[in-house]
Amino acid sequence: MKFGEDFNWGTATAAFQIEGASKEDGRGESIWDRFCATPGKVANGDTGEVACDHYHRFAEDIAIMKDLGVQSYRFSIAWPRLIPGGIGAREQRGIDFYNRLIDGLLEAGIQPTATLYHWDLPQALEENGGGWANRDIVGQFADYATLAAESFGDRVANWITLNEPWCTTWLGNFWGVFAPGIKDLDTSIAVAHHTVLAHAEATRALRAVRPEIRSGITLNMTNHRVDDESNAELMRLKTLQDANLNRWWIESQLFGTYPQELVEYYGDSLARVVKDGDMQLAKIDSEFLGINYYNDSFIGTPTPEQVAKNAGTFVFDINSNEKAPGPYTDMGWPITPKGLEDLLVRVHKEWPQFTELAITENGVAYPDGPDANGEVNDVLRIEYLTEHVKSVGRAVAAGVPVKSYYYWSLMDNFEWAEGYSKRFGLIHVDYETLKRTPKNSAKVYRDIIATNGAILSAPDSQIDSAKHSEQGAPLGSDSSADIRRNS
Ligand code: IFM
Repeated sequence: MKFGEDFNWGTATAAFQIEGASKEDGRGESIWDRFCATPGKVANGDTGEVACDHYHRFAEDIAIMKDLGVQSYRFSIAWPRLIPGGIGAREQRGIDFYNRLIDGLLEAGIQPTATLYHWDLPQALEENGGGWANRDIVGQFADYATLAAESFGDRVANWITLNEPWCTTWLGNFWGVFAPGIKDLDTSIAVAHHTVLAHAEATRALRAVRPEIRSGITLNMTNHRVDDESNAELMRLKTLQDANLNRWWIESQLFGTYPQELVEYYGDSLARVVKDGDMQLAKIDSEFLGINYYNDSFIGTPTPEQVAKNAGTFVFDINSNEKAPGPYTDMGWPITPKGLEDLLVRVHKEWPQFTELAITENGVAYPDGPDANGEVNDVLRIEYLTEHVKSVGRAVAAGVPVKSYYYWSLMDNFEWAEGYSKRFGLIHVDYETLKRTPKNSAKVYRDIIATNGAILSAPDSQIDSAKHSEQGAPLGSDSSADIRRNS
């Protein structure tokens, strides 16, 4: 494994998932607070009120990252902490919190990477006009970006405008399984368009404050696989899925166009929201493209249940994970490390305009907790992590300009509609005591960082010894098999 000397190793989190303190220091309500308070929306009725209490324990979390040796930390800024009502009065106490966080990171030698929007829209914007479905959001988001750049741009060099706008669009506004819980195709199409414009306008706003700022968007991307490429219907669905997930936010920023297949499919619903001049506004260059990758997507013929769930519309939800080679993660997602290399190679080949790619998220949920000795022996996460980092390494070797890798997530946290039931962290969080315990995967990641990935080219025995915990308990393949059977 050869990563450049300037390769950047990091971990990632998001405000709503870790901060807690949801009613403190003037923070406004977000759409996720409201969604959590709506019965039946989030597993176990979990909320973000306490989360990992990072708002109060950020110094401890920085110290943990320093121990890990991470060079960079990707966090998100909560819009309702800076501007509680979404527009209008700013809240200095919220700004001060991020000042403390950023200063603490820099003192620890960790570069902050800030995401402006990781799904916690101020509830007031949703209520008074429809949030992302309302075109006004574009200017409102740009104003928020301006305030963020004015407040933190002197110390934060790397900015991500939007995290996974596909999720905001489709999970939040078409299936309604994420906040704000709307189920409407026309609303989703409007949201899809407004997020494109918001990314471009926020980029301009950041640059207007500080021309030296580096920014980009983070997209959840994947490879769509079909098991029978001679099946014309499956291939049609694959093309539409790819256009909807991978191409929509890329082609609009690079070329000022939307994929033709979707322009035709959405027809008048799209034409109604795209105003004259919009596609010129959408066109914007970036310093990097952020990619979140978890697994490949397997497309099968839609079942009657899927067709019904999609209200007879173009079938977006056609994943047939049972067609994927097992095993699966605790989220029920397949494990496809080679897919990360394939995706990176494809992105570089098709869109060489992105001269820098960043893996802004990659990680896995397994339920491991401390054993009798207090050790978290998360062998499957170690396997997932090492296989995916190797995949990035192969892409780098093939000439793809990947410059960063952020593991998702630094610590176990609020996994949206799944509440606290899914654990993605390198650090285990006990939600009763809020105690943080580094898992064995954290120790392996620390070794990967310390050797700039070289440890992954070592003979297996050396990698195995790196997987041993400091307490000396080796991570054996037997326990790995057990967890596989149980998951
Ligand atoms: O936890 C989320 C994160 O907020 C966005 N990307 C996917 C992660 C795992 O589901």
